[in-house]
Amino acid sequence: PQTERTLILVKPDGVRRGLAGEILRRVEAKGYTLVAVELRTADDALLGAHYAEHEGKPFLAPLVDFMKSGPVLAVVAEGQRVIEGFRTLAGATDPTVAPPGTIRGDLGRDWGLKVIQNLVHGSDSVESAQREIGLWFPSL
Ligand code: DAT
Ligand code: MG
Repeated sequence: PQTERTLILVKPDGVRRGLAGEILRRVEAKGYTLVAVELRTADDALLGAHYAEHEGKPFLAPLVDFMKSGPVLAVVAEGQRVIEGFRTLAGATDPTVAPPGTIRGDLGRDWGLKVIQNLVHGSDSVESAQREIGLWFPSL
């Protein structure tokens, strides 16, 4: 299979809790290669584009507010089937029920916003990965 790239974000809750290193450690330990890593605070334009698929959903505004609440660690990782592989590492969207062994299952919980604070984002398809990498790392 072709080598793939995916966009990973350690969300503001993960950075604030000091879990960025632990999350990157898991990505590296799984065997994926880090291509780019950058700490930055996203604005409305970037987040609106990033979450375009969720336009019209009731959780979009609180999600964007949360994503702007502090720096995120944006990461591009590479490897065969890394898109599927990172989503497996991340676990289910809801950290309360994500299985132990996963990033969200081991390190996440409900802090009062249901599933919004779930530590990480990972692209869900080759097309979204290309689109999202273009948004966060236009030089790649
Ligand atoms: P994922 O991040 O697992 O790909 P998603 O793309 O469906 O999940 O949603 C993007 C983010 O939006 C998700 O990480 C957390 C938040 N979210 C999703 N569904 C939600 C809901 N029903 N209520 C509140 N936040 C939600
Ligand atoms: Mg998604």
